[in-house]
Formats: sequence, structure tokens, C-alpha cells
Amino acid sequence: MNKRWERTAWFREARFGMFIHWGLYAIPARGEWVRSVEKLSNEAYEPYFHEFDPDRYDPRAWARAAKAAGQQYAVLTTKHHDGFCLFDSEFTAYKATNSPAQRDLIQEYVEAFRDEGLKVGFYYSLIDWHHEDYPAYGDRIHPMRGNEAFRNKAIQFERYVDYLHAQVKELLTNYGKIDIMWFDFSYDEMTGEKWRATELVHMIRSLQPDIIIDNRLGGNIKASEPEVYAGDFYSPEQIVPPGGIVDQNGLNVPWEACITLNDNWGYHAKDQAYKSPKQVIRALVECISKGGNMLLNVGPDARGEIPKPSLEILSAVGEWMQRNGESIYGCGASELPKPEWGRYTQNGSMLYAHVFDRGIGPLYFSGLKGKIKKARLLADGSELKVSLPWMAEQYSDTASGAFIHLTGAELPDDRDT
Ligand code: JFZ
Repeated sequence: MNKRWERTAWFREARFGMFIHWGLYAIPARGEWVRSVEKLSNEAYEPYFHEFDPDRYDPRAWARAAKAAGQQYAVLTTKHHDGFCLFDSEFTAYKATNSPAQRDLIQEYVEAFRDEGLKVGFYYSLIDWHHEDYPAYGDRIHPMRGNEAFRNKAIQFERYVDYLHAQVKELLTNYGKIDIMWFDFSYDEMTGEKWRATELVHMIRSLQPDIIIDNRLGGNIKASEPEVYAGDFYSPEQIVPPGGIVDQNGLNVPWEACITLNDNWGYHAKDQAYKSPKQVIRALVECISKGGNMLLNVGPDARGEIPKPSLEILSAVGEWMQRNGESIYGCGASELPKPEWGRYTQNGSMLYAHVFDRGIGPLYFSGLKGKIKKARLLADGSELKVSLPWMAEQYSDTASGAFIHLTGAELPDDRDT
């Protein structure tokens, strides 16, 4: 077993987490990229810092919502690309303690989630549109660079890297045990040793030996000998990788698909394109059936509340998880091929059949003739009839399989898979 596999044991067991994108961008409420996308000048973005006063911020309510949804860990943006820090950093004045919020919001988050028994993660943006030594990103104007005073100023990138290291050190020193460090993100030549990533990861592991780190510092997590900074888990974004993820040694790579509930990470007042609870549950099942995790995002508003539609989805997912969580936690991919009617998750000799398309008759389980000891409906525990195909030789494939009958078994509703 490699180190990565050992470190991620709890993570692969937990399977389901809450991603939280929250910062100044909740005030304009047009998504977390608003400053870059709309090329807002420093002056245009500055007021949000002086207005940021989340009077409804109650991380205990967030933690309760996560727990009730069946989530076992969370990852919160300590600093997003706009550079604003939710924590009390010694190295910048651009932080929550200097805004009307007047307190360390990360401290409260860590305590609240820990108290609910959830694991705690920190998202930290490598990109920084506020720091004067961070270069423009691609063809997007760095908001500070758009400002005359900064345009001609030579940058000293190493000063930014020092800042990044110093802040990560603060985050992993001042808040007790942290379970996940989620960096975001590398691009073009801004990757790996540009961040002095080997040094950074050694520092991280000296402070938090058990922490797991995502793959966005750069490197190749799939290599047979990955870089020190290549990460413990891969982070596909807004997709579920079609065939899971396997490295060059043929070993499974831990992964976590991060998925939004609507079409934005940060709060967006007009974006009502929410997924249904059924879509979310099926995406979660799909992740587990391919050996991965799902990190489901919420974007709290400027006053600190998770939007109501998001809470409603979480609570519906939680209801499903209460009855069916056994088919998620500690489960992974099955060796059996995907059945026609849905997906399998598996935990040892226990096979979970997630029925997405019930069809009109019994469900066919290819290859399982004589192998099914007992079939039960997970949602209510009732037994289900198993039968062998009649005149099996008449049909292709059916000689190896068995049927399970749902007839008479009421699926409480069509979310029950
Ligand atoms: C990044 C951020 O820019 C975004 O705001 C959000 O925080 C998200 C979780 O991460 O977006 C990315 C990062 C990487 C890719 C795409 C979007 N990528 O590698 O394709």
C-alpha cells in the first residue's frame, strides 16, 4: 500500500463532502470570478471589503446542514482568487478581521464543523488578484494591473510565493488538526516548482502529518513515481470521470469530483439552474460506483446563509442518505460491469444495486447465477425474490445471470435507487 492510499483511507470511506465558496464576491452576487470576468478595477471591488458584514454567519448551521445531508467533511475557501482572507493573517490587511465582520471566520468554521464530528478542509487559492506581486492571469487582466499605479511596476513573484508559504503555515498552525488542503490552481508555466511546491509540501507535512492534499499544485498524480507535490487525490471538476482514475502502475488513484448545485461556485443571486435532488443522488452514486468521492458545493450569500434552494436539496439528499447511506460510505466500484438498469456500488461481498431505470419486469443481474445469497431492498429491508431465467439458453447472456423481482416491492419514491 502506498502512502497516498493510507492517508486517504478515511477520505475514501467518507465519500461525500461539502464544498463552500464564500467571500466578498457574495455581495455583488454574480459568482466568484466577477472581478476578473467583468474586469472590475481595484476601486470598483474595494467597497465590498468595507461592506462585508455577514450578520447571519452561523457555521454551526452550515455544519448541521452538511451533517444532515450525510456529508462527512467540508472544504471552505480560506482565500479565493480575489485574495480576500476569511482568516486573521499576519501577512495581509485584506482580511475578515479588518472588514466589518471583525472576526476570524475560519476559526469559527473549524470549531463548528469539528463539533459536529465532520472533518475539516481548507481551500486556498494559488492565484491572487489582489497581491501586487502576482502576475496577470493569461489574457485576463489582473485587476491591480488594470490600475495605472501598478501597470508599470515590476513584480517580484518570489515575494508572492513567500506570502503563499507564510499563509499556508498560518492556516496549518493556528487552527488545530486540518484534514484536507485544497489548492487551486496551476496553469501554463504557473505550476509545481513555480510555487516552490516541494518545499511547500514538506512544510505542510511537517505541520500536519496526516493531511491530504489535492492535485492542483501541479505534477502528475498518475505517474509511476509522482512528484512530492502531485497530491493525494485527483480533483475532476464538474464531471464524473467516465472510467474512474488509474495510475501508470495500474493502481486506483483516489479522486473527488467537485460539483456545483447550480451553475456557480460563489453565490449568484440570479442563477436558479439548480440540479434536482435526484440528479445529485445519481451523481453521488455514479462517483462511488467509479471509486471516487463527491464534494458538493454551496455558495452562502453575503449575510452568511446557504441559499434556501441549496438547503432544500441537501435535506432531500440527506433523507435518502439516512436510508441508503450504507450503499455509499465505505463503498467503491464493483468488478461487475455496469448493469443496464443502473449502477453498482460494492463493499466487500455486499453488492448494492442502484436502480435508475426500473423497467417493467424483474431486474437482470448478469454473471450472478448461484451467487446471490439474499436480496433485500435497502430502503425498507424487505426481502426480494431471486429467480433464474426460464429457458435461459434461448437468450444470449442469460445463462450466467439471475433475476431479482421488484414486483410487489414499493420503491418509496423514484429517488430510491
Ligand atoms: C477553479 C476556480 O477558478 C473556481 O472559481 C472554483 O473555485 C473551482 C472549484 O476551481 O476553477 C477551475 C479550476 C481548474 C479547472 C477548471 C476550473 N480545470 O483544471 O479545468
